[in-house]
Amino acid sequence: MQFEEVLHVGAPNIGGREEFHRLIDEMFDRRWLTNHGMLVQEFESRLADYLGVKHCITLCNGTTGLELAIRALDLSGEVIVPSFTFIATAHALKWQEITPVFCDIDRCSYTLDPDVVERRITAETTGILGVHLYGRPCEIDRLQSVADRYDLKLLFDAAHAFGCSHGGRMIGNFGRCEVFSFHATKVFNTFEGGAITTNDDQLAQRIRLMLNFGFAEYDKVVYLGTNGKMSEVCAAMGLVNLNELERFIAVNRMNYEQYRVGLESINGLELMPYQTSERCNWQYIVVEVRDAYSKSRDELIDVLHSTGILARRYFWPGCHRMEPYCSLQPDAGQFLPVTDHVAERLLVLPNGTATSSSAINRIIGVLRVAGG
Ligand code: T4K
Repeated sequence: MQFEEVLHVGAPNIGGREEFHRLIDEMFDRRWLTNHGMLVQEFESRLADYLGVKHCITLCNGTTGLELAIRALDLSGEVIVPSFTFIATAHALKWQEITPVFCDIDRCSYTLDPDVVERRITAETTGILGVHLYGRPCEIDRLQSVADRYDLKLLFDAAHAFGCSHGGRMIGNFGRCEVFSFHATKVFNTFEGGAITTNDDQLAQRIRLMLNFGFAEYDKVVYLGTNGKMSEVCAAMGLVNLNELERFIAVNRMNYEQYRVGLESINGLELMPYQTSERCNWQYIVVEVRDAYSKSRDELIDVLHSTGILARRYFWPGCHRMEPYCSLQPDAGQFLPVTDHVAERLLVLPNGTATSSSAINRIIGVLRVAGG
């Protein structure tokens, strides 16, 4: 079949190419390509200013960031985490022999339900890992009070939430630390990349050492470490994209509004709302396919794919239904009714600067015809 254009969820936002090339030329002249170079240092300082946070530590990707944060916080035993997230959140725990205890989510926010979190705490629990799914913050204050009451460490997977705020404060400032992803598919990308942010001086210092093999100085290693460093090329991409972040977000918001108006008249399709009183990156166009629609979510995905619209089922089927978790914890589903319900019904549509207004009209047209 011939398509006008294949439309992707996660097509990257790309900032000024000339500026990027200039930064790369200068980098070649300096002959300094990685290991906390000048561009990484400038990038970290600009990110910390933007987020209003004391420490911003850039990394090779978000998954390594989660692994480092978990290890630097000395988590062990069990950590409570949603199943309704990208598999990296659970893997980062399991990779370190920590059991992810999958906890159900709130029906509307799709983030950890603090009441259920409390019920899942055991003598083995050492932490809570919340996910600001689709950029909408967790119930941070209630999770913090559960963590305080049970003396647990709270951290956040903020992979989706760059540019978002909670109570007027930028995401990046909450819990013991927060972990961003700057993967190509995110609102703000450095090709591959990520960052850990924290206001805790000691934790920041520990993470900095750990991401560089544990080196405190030449020939002196003080921790078990890894290689989690961001390269200068990635930092250059981050710097040029940071210059255009507000434009990317404005385009996302405009696209969201076009989707909202178009979907209003289609019975059975519900667009996920954002809270307009907070800052928000508007990156995820999340649609719930309700019973009133004439097709199931999976039937609709098939139609969309057959017309070159590569909508995604993020995050079906939930981590608990993927390996190794489905073998290790075959009964996890009994604790996750809301997760199972929404995982069957949500789909994510294309957004970002690569998605034109006519593309959105085309998508809405297909959704309307498929539902009719
Ligand atoms: N926590 C959460 C909650 C996350 O969502 C993620 C990552 C992480 C942690 C881990 O962060 P990182 O370690 O990745 O920094 C993609 C991304 O690879 C992944 O970063 C992201 N979440 C996840 C939600 O999406 P896949 O397996 O769906 O990728 P893939 O290859 O199917 O690509 C997604 C779409 O993007 C496709 O439609 C094609 C399009 N695309 C992709 C790339 C790379 C482009 O158009 N251009 C591109 O350059 O995981």
